[in-house]
Amino acid sequence: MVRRKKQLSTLFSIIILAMIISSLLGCSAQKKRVSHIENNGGIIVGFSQIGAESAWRTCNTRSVQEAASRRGVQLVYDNAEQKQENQIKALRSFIAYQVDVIVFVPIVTDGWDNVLQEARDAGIPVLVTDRKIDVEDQGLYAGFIGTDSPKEGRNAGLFVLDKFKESDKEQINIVELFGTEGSSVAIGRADGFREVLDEHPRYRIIYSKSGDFLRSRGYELAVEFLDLYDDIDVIYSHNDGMTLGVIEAMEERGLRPGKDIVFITIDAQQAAIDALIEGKVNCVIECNPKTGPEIIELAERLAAGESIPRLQYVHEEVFYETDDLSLIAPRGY
Ligand code: GYE
Repeated sequence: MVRRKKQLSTLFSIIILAMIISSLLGCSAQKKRVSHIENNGGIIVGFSQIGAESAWRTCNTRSVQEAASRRGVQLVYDNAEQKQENQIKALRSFIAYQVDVIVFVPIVTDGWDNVLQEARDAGIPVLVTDRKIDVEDQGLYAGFIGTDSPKEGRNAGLFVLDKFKESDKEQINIVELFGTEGSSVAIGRADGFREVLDEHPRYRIIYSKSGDFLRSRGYELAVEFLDLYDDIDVIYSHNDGMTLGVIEAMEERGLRPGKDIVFITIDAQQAAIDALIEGKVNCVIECNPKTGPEIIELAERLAAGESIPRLQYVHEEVFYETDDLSLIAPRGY
């Protein structure tokens, strides 16, 4: 009888040990994107950034981090490395740690409803920045601050119309380098551009592909379209990173960007302004990454239970080849 009891107690200990191990493994299997948060007394903001794919992005991240530091805001930063599933995991980590506010840059417009419902259930307000989201229930987030991408696209289209208004060429052939598929900014830049040009049938977009806002992909696409077409009049690039890749490929072929082919680019990082000054691009449309102070101010208002504007666009300019380019201040990125 005693032996039986000993067997049972050993079995019981093994079961308990197995349960402890499996629960520990289970925790690690659910490994959170955020390992710990030390609170320095300020509000805690969970910031989900999409990655570091461009100079614009790294400047945007730095702007938010510096603004948070100046205000004594505890910023919990996650770099999603261009993956939406990493952003969703990060948002869930922020919810688990019960941050005061969530700020996030949605890499694409769709797929956020469930995790934002979880944030609302947890009573955590959400500020969307830079790129927009499409959700069934607009109450899932408190507001948006960022760029007006359709306006950027319209400005690009208006520049093309002005540039060729004296030309008697029957058909103006346009190549478009599209940004990240499914992102609100690429969709907006494409829509705005077409809104202007669709009323003028001699302007034809003969090639449009996504370079994912990456310089390397811009180079690869340029190799492809320069081999495909020998009568390109305009290149419209959704960001400077891709533009720099195209310029490299064109110059390898002895082509003169900005002279043989009209070039329009968006962001206005220093390298693009330098290319404008050198005559390698003809129009640079600003997309302002330095939104950190406004973002942190809005986050503080949300943490204090205040309402914020639903939609807030940041100030942006357009730089033309005909401007006095010596007046352009250093861009800082
Ligand atoms: O134009 C590009 C970055 O979302 C506006 O993303 C941003 C875009 C920007 O990679 O350089």
